[in-house]
Amino acid sequence: REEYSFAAIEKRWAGYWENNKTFKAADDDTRPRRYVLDMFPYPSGDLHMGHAEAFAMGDVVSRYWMLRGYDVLHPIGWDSFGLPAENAAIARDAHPAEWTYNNIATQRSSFERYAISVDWDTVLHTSDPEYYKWTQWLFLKFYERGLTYRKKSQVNWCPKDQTVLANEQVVDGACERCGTEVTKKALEQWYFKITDYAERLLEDMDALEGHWPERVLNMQRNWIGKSTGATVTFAIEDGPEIEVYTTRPDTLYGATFMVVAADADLAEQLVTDDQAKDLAAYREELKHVSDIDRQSADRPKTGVYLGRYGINPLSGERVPVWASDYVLADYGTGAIMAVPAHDQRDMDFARAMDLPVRMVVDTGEDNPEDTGIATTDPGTNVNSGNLNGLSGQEAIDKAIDLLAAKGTGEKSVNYRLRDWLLSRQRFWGTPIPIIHCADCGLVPVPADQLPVQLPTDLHGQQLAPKGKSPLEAAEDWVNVECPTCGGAAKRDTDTMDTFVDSSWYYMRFTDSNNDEEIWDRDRLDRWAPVDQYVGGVEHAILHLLYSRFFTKALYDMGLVSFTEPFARLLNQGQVLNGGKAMSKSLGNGVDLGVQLDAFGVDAIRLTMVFASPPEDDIDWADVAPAASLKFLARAWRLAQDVQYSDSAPGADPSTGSLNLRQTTHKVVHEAESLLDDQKFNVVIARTMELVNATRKEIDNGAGAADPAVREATEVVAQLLSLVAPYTAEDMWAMLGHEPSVSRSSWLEVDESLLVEDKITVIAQVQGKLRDRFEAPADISDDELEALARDSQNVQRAIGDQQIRKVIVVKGKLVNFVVG
Ligand code: ANZ
Ligand code: ZN
Repeated sequence: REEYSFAAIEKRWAGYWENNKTFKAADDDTRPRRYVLDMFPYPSGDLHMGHAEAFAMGDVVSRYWMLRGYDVLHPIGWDSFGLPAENAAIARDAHPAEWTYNNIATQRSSFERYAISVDWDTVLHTSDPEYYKWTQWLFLKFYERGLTYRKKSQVNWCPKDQTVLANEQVVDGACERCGTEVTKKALEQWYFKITDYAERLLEDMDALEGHWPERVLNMQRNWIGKSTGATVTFAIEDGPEIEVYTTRPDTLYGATFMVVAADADLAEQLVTDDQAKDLAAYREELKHVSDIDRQSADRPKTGVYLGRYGINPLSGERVPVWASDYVLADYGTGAIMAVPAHDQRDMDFARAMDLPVRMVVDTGEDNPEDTGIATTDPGTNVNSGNLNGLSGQEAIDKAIDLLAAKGTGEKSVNYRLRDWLLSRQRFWGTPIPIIHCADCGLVPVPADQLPVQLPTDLHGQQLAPKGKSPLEAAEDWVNVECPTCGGAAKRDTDTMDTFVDSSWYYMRFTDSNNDEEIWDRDRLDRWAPVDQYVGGVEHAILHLLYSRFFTKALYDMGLVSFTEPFARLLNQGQVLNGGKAMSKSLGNGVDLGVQLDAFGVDAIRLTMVFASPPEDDIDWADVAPAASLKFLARAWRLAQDVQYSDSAPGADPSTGSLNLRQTTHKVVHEAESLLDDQKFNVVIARTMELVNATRKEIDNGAGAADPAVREATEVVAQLLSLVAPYTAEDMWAMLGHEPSVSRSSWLEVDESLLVEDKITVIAQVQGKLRDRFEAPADISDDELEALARDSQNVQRAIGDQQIRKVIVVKGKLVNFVVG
């Protein structure tokens, strides 16, 4: 007999699934459909442990649904534009495409070995002109609708990568990619108007509740950052009036000064000649202060007086106007009424500048005028004219009413969400399909001239960051005829943020090879939206918010029929080593290839899935792939024993061991709900129990030829196919079946075999045994008491006496005290 050898088994099945297109979506309308998607990889090198985990989890879902008879779409592709390719090209004096497509080839063969159940006919790369043609087409659709526009503003600038960054790409004030501190630069850039969708992005999250991780929903809610309050207009003596945004109009009588953002134009408009020099000096100073510091609560407050007074619209009080960096230019109106008694930032500023503090809401806490600690809880209004005596929402509503009556304020809503800055001064991305003509202005590239392809002759140092787009150097490419007037014109030389590419790839996957249109609408509607999306929590706000925005915008354009891209989301945990994320600097990296060579694909995949619930982190220092390998061999030997017995496929299992059949059907029954609940690790534990029970039956019971042993072993092969495809396929063949196990039919659970665990319970009256009955083992105390009350014997014993007390001993006894 052959020994279990993962190497031999892998060799036996290598290439089988690709060659036979086992996982090709049928699109045949006879079966219900499911769409499973793993966030597509960036081709940064070979696959790593993180990919291995994420794809192992997605594969459990995909393979399970296939076994349950669904027509499954499980596509794969690469997010292949981006900076690392460009940096590699500069370092090697090559074209970024070279590095990119080499890495894709490496990753592809690793995916094949890793036996992910994907439909290889769906492959797409966002850097292929066949793909980015449609990214450009979509950009122009957004442009037509006014959802793409140009604006000059202070943008986040990474001095190392020499490119603009979206707000979402600035993490703690540093470039998300390289960690360099981000600075500001005034540039005219392209934006997507995602803010038009803020409210819908927020509202529609209610329907995702329970289907997306709560933490992701909360991160998106915070990012959108809806707040409600009022805009209030303050007249300025001898100057332009100022609107402020406040969430606390109830504190208006406590506004003892005003502050405008020092870097906003408003500050310059307001400042008096006397103060202008101070403001200019202050602004100069700010250029050297990072955004992190500006917003840090610990940093001492700084600012300059602008020489102006504003008039409080309710009290008529004159209040000085200041400029400071703690007020942000691009939030609300870029100006605030400062209420130091009830806002700590204002309090700190008031103390630093020696400005007055006035308590207007009595919260019962110590007076902030004395303590320097702002009180923010609700309380009762004092020192507040007509608002006195009111509290909380009542006071807010009344303040808004008073303002509205005077025409100096109204209710308003603000979002922290900013428009999505999509221009990048980099080469390896989708060119922006716009032509700049001196006479006609911005001219969209006509659809029949798409794609605007990247020049192929730029490479190496020509791509090095110079603070402007490298595409400017490709003069032949840049200089074109204006499509409208035929005059000399220039192409836009920026490329798109790669998050544009990934915002719509899930739609294209339903029709990857369509070269006539972006997708066949019917085909898209048959598959999309994605039923199960799998990927890391690091995409909680960027990619996932952008995809949601794209979907809604395309819905409004009539291009798709759904408004949310991903019905269900699973964030798999990270693979750590020694409790820490793997990193070069810690030297705790684990090489996937080395692991696969040592233990085989199946044992590594099994280890990943068995280690913990899919959303939890896995510490590779705590797992035992050798034990997984041992278990796989043990399972595989069951099939071998059946193969060498007289058992034949199709034998009637009902003639076999009842005991084992009960275990088998119970395991399948449980696996169904466990898989629906994504408790994949528990499914493995149940599979292990089934393997043990089957082994016992072979060695000490009915023997390997028993039809119940065959049934159990077939179920083991099916359950294992979710995580250990090579071993499972081999078992399936040993059991005398045609491949593939993934195309076999799921065992239909025989309900009569699902014996519940029962307990015997005693019913007493006055401590005397009156009845005995069976109940489910997990019965609650209340249900138990109800069953005891129903007993005729108990009722007879109680007669017309009063029940004084009922004592329930969990799972054991009920005693009625009467009299
Ligand atoms: C007066 C006030 C009194 C405020 C009070 C708060 C407490 P959220 O909830 O985040 O929307 N604010 C408004 N615009 C600002 C800007 N551009 N930069 C910095 N701060 C700004 O915060 C809204 C509150 O933040 C506003 O309400 C305003 O201060 C401040 F007891 O107005 B409040
Ligand atoms: Zn023109």
